[in-house]
Amino acid sequence: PSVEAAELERTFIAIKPDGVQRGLISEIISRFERKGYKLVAVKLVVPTKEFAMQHYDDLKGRPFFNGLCDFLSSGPVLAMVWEGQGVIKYGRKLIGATAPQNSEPGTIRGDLAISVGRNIIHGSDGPETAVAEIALWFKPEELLSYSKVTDKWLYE
Ligand code: RTP
Repeated sequence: PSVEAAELERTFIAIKPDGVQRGLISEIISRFERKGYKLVAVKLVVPTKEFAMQHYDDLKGRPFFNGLCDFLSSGPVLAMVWEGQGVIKYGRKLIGATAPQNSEPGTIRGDLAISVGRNIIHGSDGPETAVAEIALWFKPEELLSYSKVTDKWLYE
């Protein structure tokens, strides 16, 4: 795809309160940035419990839902939108399996986390989820479109 087409794909990535408290913001941003993805929106927010419940709406009814929403709303979360060719699927690969015990070394969770309830990062699991989560967390005017000189070195 052209650089323009590649730029169309966006995903929602959030560093959860454990990742922020453990000082992993720069480490995690660095992995997405060095891969070649482009940061198009970012903010540090403390979500309300109601907001967390909206974010994890598809998990309501699961035994861990309440604790998960309490946790997500317990402190600052770094909400981000990353852009680039294949970023939704490959972003999940960079993140690693949900349970860090199953995440491969080299992935964010594999390298930096131990337990499923404290797995430091969230990433949209597909194109529809990405659109919905970006719309939930960001206003349209908070999303930037810009070119970088490196774009032409990242895509054919
Ligand atoms: P995420 O949405 O955060 O990227 O995680 P995911 O798709 O890999 O996993 P999902 O099944 O959507 O679960 C969302 C988050 O819930 C927590 N969880 N806890 N205690 C448990 O058994 C359990 N299972 C899931 C995890 O923090 C997971 O990321």
